[in-house]
Amino acid sequence: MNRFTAAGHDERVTSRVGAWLGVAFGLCFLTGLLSHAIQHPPPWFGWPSGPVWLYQATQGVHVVSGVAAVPLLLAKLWSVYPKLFDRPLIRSPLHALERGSILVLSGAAFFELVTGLFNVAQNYLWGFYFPTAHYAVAWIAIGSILVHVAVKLPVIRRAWSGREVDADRRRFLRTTWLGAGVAVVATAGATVPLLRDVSVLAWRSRGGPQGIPVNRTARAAAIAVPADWRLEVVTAAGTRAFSLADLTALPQATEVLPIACVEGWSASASWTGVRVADLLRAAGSEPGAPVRVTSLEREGLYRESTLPGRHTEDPATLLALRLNGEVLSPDHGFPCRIIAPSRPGVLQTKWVTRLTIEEIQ
Ligand SMILES: Nc1nc2c(c(=O)[nH]1)N[C@H]1C(S)=C(S)[C@@H](COP(=O)(O)O)O[C@H]1N2
Ligand SMILES: [Mo]
Repeated sequence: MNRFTAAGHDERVTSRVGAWLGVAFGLCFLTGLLSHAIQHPPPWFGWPSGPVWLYQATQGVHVVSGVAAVPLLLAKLWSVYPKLFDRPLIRSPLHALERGSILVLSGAAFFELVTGLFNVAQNYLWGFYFPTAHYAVAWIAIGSILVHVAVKLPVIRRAWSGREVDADRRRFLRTTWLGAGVAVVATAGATVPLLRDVSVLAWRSRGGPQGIPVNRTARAAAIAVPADWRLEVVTAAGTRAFSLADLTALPQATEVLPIACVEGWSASASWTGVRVADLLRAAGSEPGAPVRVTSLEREGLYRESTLPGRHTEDPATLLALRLNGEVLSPDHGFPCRIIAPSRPGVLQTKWVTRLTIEEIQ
């Protein structure tokens, strides 16, 4: 006999919540793969430089779908937890396999959601490197979801056909959707300006000098700009050095571009500086080849980045000297930083000191 009679403990409820959880995890997985590929591009991979908000949108979906998955996962676990009390614990080898796969699935799902949330809060409580672990476990999670769906197909079929969901269960489902909706609104403000004021989890999208949040301050990065600072541009023809005065004397361009941090917040601003394509030409090189960007930072993980060829060609890609009409503040990358369209924030390198053309045909 079933001792658990609450409305949630019902396979029709489990499978409906499960379907939405599948959608949330699916979106989260795909957008996560994209973000990973942009940061570690395999040779066959190319990411467009426009529209300028493209990465902002895909990473927004990543964070929002991950947050929506939290109440969905809790509702699903609530819905099935009485099965933990089923006896005998293990009925057959196949049954053992099924139980085991659920254990792996729940563990991986929890790991992804919890580490993701802590990352959004910029709270690193663990010793491992977040992106590597989060990426590896994502494959375990998605693999075990596929196994789980395959194993449960008969139950899922049965749950979706047949009896109507009654009022009590509909109420449970409504509460679950409401929970997911609240979670979405609470985070979406980190990216959607209209929602900023109602989003309690969007604290990172405001504040900071010049109206833009700061991810790593100049002090944290131990930046000291030397008095004789020059920007070096290394091409096949040799190295050209530009002083700040040289850079300001070049034609200036202004673009409105977002910083879209992988952690989910994003903020648009007006950036002014030299188009990277123009700068490369001024240094005697045609844009279109990848360019390695090196900062004054000695140690940080993000001290260097590589601009792909299509970004060096795109006129919206700037070596920015000004932000919202003012000279860049030290925290935003003074004397100059890269700001390129449709790129993860982590690749918008600050405190730039050298550009190196990587492949010269
Ligand atoms: N040299 C350097 N550039 C960097 C970083 C860094 O740690 N070092 N952090 C990056 C990250 S993760 C983000 S989101 C953006 C944030 O830019 P902001 O601080 O001007 O908002 O800068 C990027 N540029
Ligand atoms: Mo970031």
